[in-house]
Amino acid sequence: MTLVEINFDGIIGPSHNYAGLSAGNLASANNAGAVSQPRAAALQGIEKMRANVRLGLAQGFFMPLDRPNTAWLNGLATDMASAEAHIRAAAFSASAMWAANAATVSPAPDTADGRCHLSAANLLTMAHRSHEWTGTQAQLQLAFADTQHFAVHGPVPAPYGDEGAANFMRLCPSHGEAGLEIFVYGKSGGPFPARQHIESSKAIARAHCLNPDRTLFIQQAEAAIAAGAFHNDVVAVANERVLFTHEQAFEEPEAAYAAIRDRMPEAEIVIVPANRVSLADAVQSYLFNAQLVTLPDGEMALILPTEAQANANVWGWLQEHVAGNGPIRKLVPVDVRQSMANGGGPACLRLRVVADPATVDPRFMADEAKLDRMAVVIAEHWPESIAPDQLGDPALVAQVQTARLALLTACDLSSLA
Ligand code: SUG
Repeated sequence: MTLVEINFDGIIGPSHNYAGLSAGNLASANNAGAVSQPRAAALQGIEKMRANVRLGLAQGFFMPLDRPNTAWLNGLATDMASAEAHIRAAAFSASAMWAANAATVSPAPDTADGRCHLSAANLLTMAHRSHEWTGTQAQLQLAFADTQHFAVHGPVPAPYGDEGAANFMRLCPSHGEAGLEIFVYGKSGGPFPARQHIESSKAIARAHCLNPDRTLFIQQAEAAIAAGAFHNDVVAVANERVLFTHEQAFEEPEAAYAAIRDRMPEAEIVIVPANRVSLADAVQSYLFNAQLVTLPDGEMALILPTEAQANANVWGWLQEHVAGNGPIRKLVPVDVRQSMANGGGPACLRLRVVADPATVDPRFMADEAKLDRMAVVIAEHWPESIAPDQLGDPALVAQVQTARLALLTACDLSSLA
């Protein structure tokens, strides 16, 4: 069995809009009230997947969830017509696109029972994200239904917040070998919420039957959260033996690096100093919200947002790194600006699962022909734009629902309807 890293991207849903729902996410707050372009957004996402397929990477996807979430509105004893504006926006959000928040994933080599474990994230800190897990779990159960190879868990119970793989990193000699699983949690008390609670991280480590000697819990820097790094993946990313991190990502960085090196001496920690790239630059450019991937030729590439290329401090540092002897050998800018305007970069849009692709339901796996078919459905059905005052419009609601059903049908996934 060949274990490879598969990136599952969340397809950007037809209700994508800018409602400013995420306190502590500066892009979401700054773009509140702007007119969104769901069709262009989803096509940007498709092109990102296509580029990764062309790089020779294994690519999967998840479907948009049913929005507005009428079951959630029913639970609040309301509906789209009469709900208050903030509830209506929360029910309508396309936030499930950020698949890094769908689940935490422990690949088979790390777990005591030799299966790949996935825990759906409860996302309970943000109202609009707190009702994603039902739809997400249904997809995980379908995509990873092979119980010989996968175990899908439900979310950690309230009140402990869990944001999935966005606050999780894995270091390993190669994807198919046992690794060091690193859970990064926040402590509340700052100006913005700390979304990942240590209680959730520990619960997931137990549920996934991880080896305590190869599991670490590291505190996210309070300064990073205050600067707008609402998830750790805004300031750090790992791939195989490389940790690529901002100097101010962790509350006690030296202790964190020492603990990592103690458990994994071959780890290579690439630290971007604050005097070259400030936390503000990191948050504005999403330098670290990149896909750090191993290409088929063995070299590492950083698939990063075009915003990183546009930031002189960031791009200058990266050019020096690539010209020197650093582990990142190639920079691949991608345009995901519609998602970026809500605080979601290339890494937010994907969930990494190390598995044998043959054990995944093939309906969730992408190739160029399938991406072409999805692009046709998106071009035909996704709204061109959504203005904030349109969210309650019954015609828009109907269009969004029809659009999703068309994509489910095209991908033979109507059972998710
Ligand atoms: O949870 N934005 C998302 C962005 C998630 C990014 N994911 C990772 N870093 N892995 C969030 O804050 C904005 C929605 C709005 O404002 O309408 C939003 O939910």
